[in-house]
Amino acid sequence: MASRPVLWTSAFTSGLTAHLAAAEAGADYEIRFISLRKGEHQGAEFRAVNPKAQVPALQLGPGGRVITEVPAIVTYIARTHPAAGLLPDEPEEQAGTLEWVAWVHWWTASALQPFFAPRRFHPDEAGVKQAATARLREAYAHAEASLEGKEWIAGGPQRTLADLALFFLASAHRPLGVALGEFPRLAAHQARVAALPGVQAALRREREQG
Ligand SMILES: N[C@@H](CCC(=O)N[C@@H](CS)C(=O)NCC(=O)O)C(=O)O
Repeated sequence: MASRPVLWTSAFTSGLTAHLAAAEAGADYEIRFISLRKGEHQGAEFRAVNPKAQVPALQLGPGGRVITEVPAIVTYIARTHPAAGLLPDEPEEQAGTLEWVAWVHWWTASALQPFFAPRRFHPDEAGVKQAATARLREAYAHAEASLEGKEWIAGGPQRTLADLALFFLASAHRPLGVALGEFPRLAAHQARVAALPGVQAALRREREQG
């Protein structure tokens, strides 16, 4: 039997969006967690998969292609599991969905990365973290305004990749010390996504990693 694709990730990192997408798609993947804290992403085994030494990475088969970068991974998952409806086929709707995925990717790099690895940006660790938190509030304010009159962020009738990506970004409110209650539509969206069956299963597995 051919081996299953392997999604390499680390609990509650930007790999979460990929894990949620795989779970909502019902993808038959092995989810392999590694520990960033223990430096496992720097080890030879993972570097052979992704020389960039970052999670997530989707390994399609032994010696096969490895897809990296969250937007590419989740697009691949959605395209290979069309029945899950994670990415609309209609070009405008598809662009509108990917726009949110790209937006979250950008905020991950410009707010979350500086918060969690401040010294990569500047020796003034406290200053970098403060700026990152302020930036994240800007992102949340934009999402809050965009959610007016909408259940799902891309505006369609059902959840898409855009909602899973936004869920990841909004889940950073705790470590960054932002009260989600300040953004009531975003908080309601977060609860809506958390109630999806695939998301619930994936979150349970992430929590089990400790
Ligand atoms: N652009 C990459 C960023 C992924 C990323 O930043 N991964 C972090 C975890 S959130 C990581 O592996 N960090 C380890 C490191 O950079 O040393 C993507 O979207 O996949």
